[in-house]
Amino acid sequence: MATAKRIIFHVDMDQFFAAVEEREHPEIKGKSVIVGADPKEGKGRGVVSTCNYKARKYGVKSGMPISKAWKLCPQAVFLPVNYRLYLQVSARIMDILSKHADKFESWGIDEAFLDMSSRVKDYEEARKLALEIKMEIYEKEKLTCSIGVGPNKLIAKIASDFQKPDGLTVVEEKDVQSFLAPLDIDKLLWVGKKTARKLNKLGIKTIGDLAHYDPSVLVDKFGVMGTQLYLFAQGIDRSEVGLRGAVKSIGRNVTFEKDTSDWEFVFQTLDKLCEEVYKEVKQYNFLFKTVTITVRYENFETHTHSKTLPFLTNRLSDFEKTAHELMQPYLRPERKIRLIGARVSSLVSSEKQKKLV
Ligand code: TTP
Ligand code: MG
Repeated sequence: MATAKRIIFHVDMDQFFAAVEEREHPEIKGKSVIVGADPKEGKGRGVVSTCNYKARKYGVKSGMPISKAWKLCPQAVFLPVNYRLYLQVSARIMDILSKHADKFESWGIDEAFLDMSSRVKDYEEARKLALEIKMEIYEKEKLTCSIGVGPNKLIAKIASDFQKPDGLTVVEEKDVQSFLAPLDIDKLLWVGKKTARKLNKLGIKTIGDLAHYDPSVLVDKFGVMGTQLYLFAQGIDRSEVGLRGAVKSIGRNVTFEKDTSDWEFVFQTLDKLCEEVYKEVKQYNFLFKTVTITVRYENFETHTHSKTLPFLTNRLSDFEKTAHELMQPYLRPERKIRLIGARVSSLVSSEKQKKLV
């Protein structure tokens, strides 16, 4: 099977949180929309979750401090994150997508891989089916997505990002090299900023440059990852589309109004976060096994720490107790905390006993 030709789709919703908000509030259509923390007239302390394409024209981006977004685009409509709503929409979209594929893998809240090898006989059929899927999602959810089609997950994912929004990019096996070659190195999956900088220093700017580089030098500089980078630059990715469910983990972060070393307040806030996350866990009838906390200090140094319990549970007390235990070592008198987060993963549906991670 490993050598059989495959046709893989990667589907990514366009401006997902912002698009759902525009759908729910037609009166904001045509305006710049920024979803994230409260900007508090430029004094807000959280970050931008996402924004629509109109706001992106002003330089607003996911992960940017909300205060900066306010400066760049004060006329935008700023909306809080309604995570529960986006999860519901996501679950319905994943349901549509998974019905079209033999193998399906959700990848975050608004992306999925579909192995379509047994559903279409060639790329022409693949293109038709991709258009049908786009139409079905639009008809049912009034949301647009971008789809990438290729011989493996790597190419499909890069292709879905190629013509956003509402795009469809089909890259046949014979065109893989010419498709990849001119793209900037940071378009290659899993090449972060640091790796991109290191590659740039070696004179490697595009994926084509990397594909023609001496692989032994890459291994010298990057270890095993050097081989992986070299293979990816050739467009080679043999990883299978996994059989995963729609939700991998459920979590929340909160940025404090003021950096704090009031530990009682930190624990109270942690309990509130756990309760919020727990509501969702109950709503979806999940059991969980892994608890993760995040701590960001005032200097933005960020730590995450996880513990996997020896049993599956759906009890709030297990969640809170584990979260407290994980948080304890990070409470140091000399270090003020800016943000904390709590998350559960290794989810199993208690209704169907279906493993999701
Ligand atoms: P993305 O697919 O990265 O972004 P997007 O769907 O908003 O825009 P695009 O059209 O470019 O795909 O992420 C999906 C959702 O995940 C996004 O709507 C909000 C959320 N998100 C965050 O909360 N924080 C982040 O830093 C990022 C990147 C995304
Ligand atoms: Mg998206």
